Amino acid sequence: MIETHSPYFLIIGLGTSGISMARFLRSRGKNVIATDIEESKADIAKELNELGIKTQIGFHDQKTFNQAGIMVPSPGVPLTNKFIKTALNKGVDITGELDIFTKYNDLPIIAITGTNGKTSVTTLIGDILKHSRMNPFVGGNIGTPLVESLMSEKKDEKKAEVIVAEISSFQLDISKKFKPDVGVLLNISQDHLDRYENYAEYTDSKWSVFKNQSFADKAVINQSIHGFDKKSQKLKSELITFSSNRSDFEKCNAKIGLKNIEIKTKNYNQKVPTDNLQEFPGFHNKENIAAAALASFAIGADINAVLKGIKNFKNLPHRMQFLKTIKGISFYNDSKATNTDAVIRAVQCFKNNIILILGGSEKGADFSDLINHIKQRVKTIIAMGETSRKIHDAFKKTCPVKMVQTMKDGVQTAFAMALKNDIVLLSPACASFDMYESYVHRGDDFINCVKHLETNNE
Ligand code: UMA
Repeated sequence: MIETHSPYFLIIGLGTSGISMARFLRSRGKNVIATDIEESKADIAKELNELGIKTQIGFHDQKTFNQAGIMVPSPGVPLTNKFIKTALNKGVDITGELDIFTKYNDLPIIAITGTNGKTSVTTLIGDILKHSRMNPFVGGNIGTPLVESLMSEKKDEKKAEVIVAEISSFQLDISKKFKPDVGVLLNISQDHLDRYENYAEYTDSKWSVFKNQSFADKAVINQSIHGFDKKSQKLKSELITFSSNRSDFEKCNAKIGLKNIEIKTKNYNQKVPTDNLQEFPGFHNKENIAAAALASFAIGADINAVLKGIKNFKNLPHRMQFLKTIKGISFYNDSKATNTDAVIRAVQCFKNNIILILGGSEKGADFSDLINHIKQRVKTIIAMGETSRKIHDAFKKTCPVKMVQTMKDGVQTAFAMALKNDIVLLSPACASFDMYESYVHRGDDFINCVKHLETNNE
């Protein structure tokens, strides 16, 4: 137990989020203790100690939790954690990064949530706002914690004028006060079912991005989300909708067609062309463009900036990233596809010539959602990781399934089976933590295995 007499913030988890939060609170003169279960955080703990932050590393101490003024768990730490639960039962308060950020932030916020596409849309909105000469801070779940925007600016840096924040359900779950000026809900499909009681609870978490909005705020929503009518009726904010579903076209603000998006809002009547955009494969990317355009208009961007942002957009690594073609076989890295809906979006980009690498850590996914799509487009599945047996059993009647131990085996097996013009697609439908530190680490391994294959086939 750390001896301290004044109330303290207890930061739980020293990953990206916890480190920034500890530094931020300390910079505002707060008494801060930080704890992480992993021994490997000893080095960062030393740096924090020098700032006057006390640390407990390699273990959690219940007394430190029970005596905290307020707990601040990192997004990845579930609220069912036994130390947190016991402290909550003893009356200790809890908050998260969104509410702490909300307390100190005075800039307008665009908050983007949804199951898939958040990072691309967040990045695209950031790009569009730069073309509009607004200076955005782009952060949140995308990787740079929001409180970083509140810490000392570099001398020559222009002050940010607007916050573009990717927001996860984990961040929303613990938030009571977060209130974006423009909230964006892209889509909802099954994910993180290891953390939620059921799908309805996950859905509620996503919709809660709008819960503190007032009449002056805007809610940009995909009208084809299941349950849209009922949920949207409860919102106070101005509703701005998009859809690629013809049956919604009469009512929605952005109709997504084959070649362009027709936008009609209170203030805008524009057509945004979407054909020949190589960086945006698949219909789901047209939805992403529509959402980004509507949110950017809502915060004051003009059509030229929207068009420039879309035209110059570069797809992010690990999201349907084309790698190379070796002997007529093309390799795509979609390591970020950590749920079944993302895989459906990926396979829809091709015809019927895919060898699909699936599998990773278990988070309660139901793979049966994929069966019809796999039947139409996938020749063979390569299954790896903790879920490989479950994948084998789920698809053995749909197409051949080969189980492999490593990414190298997976890539070599796929290449050996592939014919000219086939696609080898890593789109795992699972998180990566069984074998890797992150989806980036997994994607990098795939890229290296493909490079290796190329060297051996020159
Ligand atoms: N830890 C403990 N005790 C526990 C459990 C964990 O001390 O009981 C420690 C771990 O040892 C580790 C730290 O907590 O050191 C990890 O915390 P974290 O999982 O919250 O990871 P961060 O590095 O802080 O990253 C978080 C987000 N992670 C999650 O939501 C799981 C990052 O989103 C986000 O970019 C970052 O904050 C900055 O805001 C990643 C993510 O996977 C990309 N998000 C999910 C998704 O997109 O699907 C929601």
